[in-house]
Amino acid sequence: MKVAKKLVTGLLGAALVSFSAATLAHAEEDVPKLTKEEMQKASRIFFDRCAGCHGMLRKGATGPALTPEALKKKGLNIPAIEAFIYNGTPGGMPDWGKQGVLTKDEIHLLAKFLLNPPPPPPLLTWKQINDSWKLYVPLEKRPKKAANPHWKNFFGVILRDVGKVAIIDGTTKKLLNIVNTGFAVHILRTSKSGRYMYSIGRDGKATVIDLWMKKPDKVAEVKVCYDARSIDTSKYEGYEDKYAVVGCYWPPAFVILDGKTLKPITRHATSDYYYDTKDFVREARVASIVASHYDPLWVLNIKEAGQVWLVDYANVDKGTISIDMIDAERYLHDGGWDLSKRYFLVAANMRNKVVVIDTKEKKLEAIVKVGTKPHPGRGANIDHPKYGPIWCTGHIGENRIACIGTDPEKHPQYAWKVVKWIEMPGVGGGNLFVKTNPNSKWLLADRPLNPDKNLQRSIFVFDKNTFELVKTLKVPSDIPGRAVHEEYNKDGSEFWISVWGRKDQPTAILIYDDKTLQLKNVIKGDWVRTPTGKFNVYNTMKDIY
Ligand code: DHE
Repeated sequence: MKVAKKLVTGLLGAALVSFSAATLAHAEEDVPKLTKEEMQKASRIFFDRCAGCHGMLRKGATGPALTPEALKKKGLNIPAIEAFIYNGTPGGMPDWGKQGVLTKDEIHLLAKFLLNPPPPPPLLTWKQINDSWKLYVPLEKRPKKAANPHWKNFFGVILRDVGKVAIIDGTTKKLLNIVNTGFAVHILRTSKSGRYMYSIGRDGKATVIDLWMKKPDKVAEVKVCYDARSIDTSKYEGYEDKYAVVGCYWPPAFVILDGKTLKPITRHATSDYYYDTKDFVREARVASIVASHYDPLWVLNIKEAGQVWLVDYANVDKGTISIDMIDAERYLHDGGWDLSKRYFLVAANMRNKVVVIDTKEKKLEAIVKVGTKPHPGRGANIDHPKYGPIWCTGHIGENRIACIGTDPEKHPQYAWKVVKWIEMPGVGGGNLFVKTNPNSKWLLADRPLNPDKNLQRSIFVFDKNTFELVKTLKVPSDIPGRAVHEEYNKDGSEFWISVWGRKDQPTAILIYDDKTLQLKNVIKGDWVRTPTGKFNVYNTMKDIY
């Protein structure tokens, strides 16, 4: 397999040698003692709760570095570290103790663990990946046509902490199936045709669900990493439904799979050099991925390196992929297309910037200064009467939404500038997702990470043209949990909100009428546990947000 532009093979070995040397040197220092069992338990807690933001090697990304050296430099001892873990921070660190997610003993263990050098994380061999591949339903046994006429209005709903995905008919609101997908599924995406829905879990397991089956179910799965957050598919003409690509957090890599069977095809390391300092970063993880509709191209965001990779998959079958590597900003996280789908906008969340990539010219178009810790999800696209097409993002670190002009041709005076700051009521940020739909008059925003319980359970509805707050929707008082992630149905006539609670308590999915903003359905049941992201088939296949 040849990689044009830059060969990434060979970096892993070098990095591991320097990593082990650093670990050994540190091991001799005086650190809190942990038994083998305690070390394993603490590693597991760290992986489940902390590694996403701070990195497996604890060098920092969305969250600060947590190496023993970094903690000591800040003068943090065990009680101080415990206080951070228990209370969280206004910058967006969850209050794991207050929420009741971690016990005092677990927090104490974690604090001691953090003063020890990070244990070397395991690698995954190509053989292990291939051995994990399971094809449950071969192509010839799959339906020739869709069993359900509403299939494009199905919703996939992540039931995060129970490791499942619910498939719900968006037209009848009936639960069609609950599919076992693995630990803490993070996102769902669909193939270009929409027939296949893919999940990627925090355990690096990719699953493909065939929505044409009478009871939609998984038809294949494969574990391609130990930790992952992103997956997408080939959406360019002639390649529809042909490939899937997974972005791994650990080992840092991307893996290309057959789109219909998930048979592994190839993988490449993403360990690289920071775009600015040019120093090596072993843990350069793949954050968001989008698929171009206009080229055989995936946009991969290499978080720590601060680079956007444009991966051309046209010749994967011939053993070649070419990658354009664009220096951008740190640390790249989530993002989405502008209305024209030429420009990709992604949050560089620790530098409070949004990076704009022109996928047609394959270059960096702009870097826009926004607020503290932008977190767009995929963002929200509005065709505004004055500003033309704009793209909006909320922030974890403050209570404003920033809307950026995205049309340099017809509205050059607004392009790549924040044309509107929308202020949300109440103190502090905590917004994770904004959303709209071309057929809706509203821009929706959640606040699940805000420390205020009232704000956590609210969805703010703004007028898309005037940007005024029209209504604040509240989770009904008998349903425990926070309001998170908005998704529209196929025709944009209703939107769905998850109530994200604890694993031991069922919650609900709320469905609002888009015209009246009245709660029209509540999907409940013992199975509704820790719902997070929801993905309508039509909107996901067309990238409508
Ligand atoms: Fe996410 C998107 C990473 C915490 C729910 N999340 C993403 C993406 C990335 C990411 C890279 C973009 C994927 C893409 O578009 O290809 N998320 C991370 C983290 O590293 C982080 C901060 C910490 C972690 O340990 O995972 C994190 N995310 C969360 C949560 O706590 C949420 C609310 C619940 C959960 O599953 O853990 C959460 N993230 C989501 C959802 C999306 C997402 C629902 C997809 C949004 C969309 O509309 O596409």
